[in-house]
Amino acid sequence: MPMEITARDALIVVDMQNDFMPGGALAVQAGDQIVPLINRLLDIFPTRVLTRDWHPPDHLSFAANPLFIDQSWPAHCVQNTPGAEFHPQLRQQLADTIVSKGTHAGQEAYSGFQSTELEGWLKQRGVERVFVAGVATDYCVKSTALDALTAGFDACLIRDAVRGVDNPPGSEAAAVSAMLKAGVNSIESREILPA
Ligand code: VGL
Ligand code: ZN
Repeated sequence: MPMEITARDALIVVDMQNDFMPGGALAVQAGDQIVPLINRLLDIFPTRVLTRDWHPPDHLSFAANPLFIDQSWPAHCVQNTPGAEFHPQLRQQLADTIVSKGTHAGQEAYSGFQSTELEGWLKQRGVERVFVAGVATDYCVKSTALDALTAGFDACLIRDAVRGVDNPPGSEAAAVSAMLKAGVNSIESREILPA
């Protein structure tokens, strides 16, 4: 069903950073393929947020021999390194704000709402519904969408504009199910139309 975007809608683009793209330190398969979809969406929404994983070099999730399934990871998205920069084709200049998360060495933060100003920032602007795109479906996208619900927003997953780590295999599908079950809506990007 086509859906018109209104003044009370915001787009949250999750972690479209080089380290999560093919060839990056914590690559998400085909993560770069959603850049054009997201660029179109950045043109449509009145309010646009980019989140970024923004870790100190000694972040607790980093491991020399990461297992992934226990949520230990190769070092990634270290503050002020090329891997932490947004994908070069992402139209980041269209963002109204950039939200950094995971900035404390001793704390993991998958959600853009965790220990950030995002909830208040959105509410101040009258946002009632958020649309979520980006990576990774099974970690930061999922946590961000679920936290949006907890914060009292309606939340919509843009199904073709997300990609997952899918490690362990099946975790991406499980994440989508968990989001839907919690009350997140699902939509395809082509259904999203300017007001
Ligand atoms: C993410 C694993 C570790 C994500 C961030 O952006 O989904 N995943 N840090
Ligand atoms: Zn991280």
